[in-house]
Amino acid sequence: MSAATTNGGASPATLARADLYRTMRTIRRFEEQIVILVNSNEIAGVTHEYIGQEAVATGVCAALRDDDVITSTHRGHGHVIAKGADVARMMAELLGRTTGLNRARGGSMHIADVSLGIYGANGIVAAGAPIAAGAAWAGVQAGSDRVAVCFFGDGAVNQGVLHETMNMAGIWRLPVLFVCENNGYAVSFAQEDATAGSLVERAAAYGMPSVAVDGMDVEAVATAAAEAVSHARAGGGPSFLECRTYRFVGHHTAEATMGLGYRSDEEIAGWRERDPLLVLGARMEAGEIEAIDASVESSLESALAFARESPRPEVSTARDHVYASGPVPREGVAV
Ligand SMILES: Cc1ncc(C[n+]2csc(CCOP(=O)(O)OP(=O)(O)O)c2C)c(N)n1
Ligand SMILES: [Mg+2]
Repeated sequence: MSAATTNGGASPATLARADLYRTMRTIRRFEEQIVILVNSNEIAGVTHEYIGQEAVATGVCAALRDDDVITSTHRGHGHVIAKGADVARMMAELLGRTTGLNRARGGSMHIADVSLGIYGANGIVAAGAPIAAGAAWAGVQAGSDRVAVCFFGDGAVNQGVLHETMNMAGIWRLPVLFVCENNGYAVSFAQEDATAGSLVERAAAYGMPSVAVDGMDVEAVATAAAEAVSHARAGGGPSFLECRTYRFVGHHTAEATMGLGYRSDEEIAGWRERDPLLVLGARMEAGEIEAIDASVESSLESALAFARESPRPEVSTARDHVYASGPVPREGVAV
């Protein structure tokens, strides 16, 4: 079973805390497992973990239907899980197996599942914005009331493409929800040293409803997202949501070896007291939490076993599944 909390557009009041907790716990434990697998070289390269920010993806995706679209970032595993992707096939993708969501061609930063409206993680900061606007426009053209959500970090807010997209979405009243995950840093660059003025006021200048919310409280995020999604579905156009959050871990798995030292232990400990799992857990029964934790552990164990048992692609197939209709040879260039 997937960990999806997409709920067909149910109001936050009807959302079960157990579902929200299960999704956040799945993301947390998935990411903790990925760190181990990267450090033991079972996963190649580095990955960017979502640990600490689980309430944002979970709360926003709880307001979405299966046919709604999301675009994600380099820190995308949490978004993909919250939108309902199969964690076993995600694990297989990261381990480079043929059973992976993208047959091992995508990996961590290009993971996608178009059938669930997951239009891809994206290694280029802010590049998901025009893709989300395009998906929203396509939905309008098709007569659908589907909505597109664009997740991006505080480091994306000074990229021109984001502003061009917000302007176009405003002019055309596109059903897009711009979700800025303000975790305080772009790699080691503090948000307040990088960005002039207020994020919420910037977005409001494009004529869209724009609010900041506690990004460590999944129910607060879900409530704000549900309002923005209904506004978009009803033809009201785009909205902007700044979720104030924090990553408990480094920018990526290799940061520990880089000695960047841009934030203090006290700062991290202070945010850990507002761990989104603890914030929601305090509103739940202990027995309920333990049962969910055990079931998440078991599904992740199965996911890892599935990935490990799956074959790696043959080198001779490296060019398969990369182009929609096979590589188009250019004159004079061997393929
Ligand atoms: C256009 C572009 N510029 C620079 C980079 C290098 N880079 C990768 S992640 C990152 C920081 C992004 O910060 P933020 O948007 O706040 O996301 P976070 O890592 O905090 O989740 C940068 C500068 C990139 N991938 N793309
Ligand atoms: Mg950031």
